[in-house]
Amino acid sequence: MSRIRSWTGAPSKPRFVPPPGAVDAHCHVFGPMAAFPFSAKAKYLPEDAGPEMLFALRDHLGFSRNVIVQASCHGTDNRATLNAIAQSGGRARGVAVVDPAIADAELDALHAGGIRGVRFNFLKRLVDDAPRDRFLEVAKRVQRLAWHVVIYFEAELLEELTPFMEAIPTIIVIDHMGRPDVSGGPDGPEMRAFREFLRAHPTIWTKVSCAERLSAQGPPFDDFVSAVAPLVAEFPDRVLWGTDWPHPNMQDAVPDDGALVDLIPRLAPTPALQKKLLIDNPMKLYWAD
Ligand code: 0GY
Repeated sequence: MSRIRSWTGAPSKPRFVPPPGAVDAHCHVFGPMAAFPFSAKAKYLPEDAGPEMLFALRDHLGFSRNVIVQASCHGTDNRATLNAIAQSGGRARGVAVVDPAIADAELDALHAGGIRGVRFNFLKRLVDDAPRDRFLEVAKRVQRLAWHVVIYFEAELLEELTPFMEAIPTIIVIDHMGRPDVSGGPDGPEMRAFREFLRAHPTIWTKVSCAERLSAQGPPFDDFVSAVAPLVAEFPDRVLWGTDWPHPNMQDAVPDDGALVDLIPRLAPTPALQKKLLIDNPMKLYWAD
């Protein structure tokens, strides 16, 4: 497998200036591989994208903090994520991926290292298996740490996964809205189903992110904005936003992170909505202490 570079080295400076304290609530680090090798089960092999690069991007885009989500290429070895958090001077926290057999003491160590959630990934192109029963046990076990669960799945699984999600006792954050088809606007069937799902499940939150993968039109992502802005308006207290840098495994049309940031005022048009999306909501989940 050859190593993939999935990000642009020269993102534009966004016109939108995030409010002081803004959190990029979905991003990753890759390696560096010499210190933190990738998983033998990784489905893609990225070039190194370590903490210095992430924090330089954070500053360039005008953010204050990062939530670093363990990427599938590192499997259940969270050391690269923990290393980045440790280097952040308190400005990053994280979401881990764990082996369901993990000991309580190891969960405690992850918590001490800045982890505040655990991620369950259902994308077959990224992971070999997703054992629901065992994930449920993990969700119950992380309750004592006041963690939440992050779930990544594609829209076709929404209905099937609903009973599983209803059994999870913690807050759930769904990555990228469960990857709906945004081409039909806010009332396309998958966007409508997802909004109805959020209406029925008040402890489920979502990330209104990933325009670069979900948009059929590409920049300036009008289809994404038109489909997603009503969701931010309806659930302003349950939405997060993130760059998704370094855009795992994207090879065609690597996005300009500055242009992604410029989507924020189109998704959340008022300063009050921007404050919830970028500060209040992520701070509740990641910096409650
Ligand atoms: C994302 C999206 C993807 C990958 C991962 O852990 C990962 O490898 O999350 C994807 O390929 O859609 O959120 O970064």
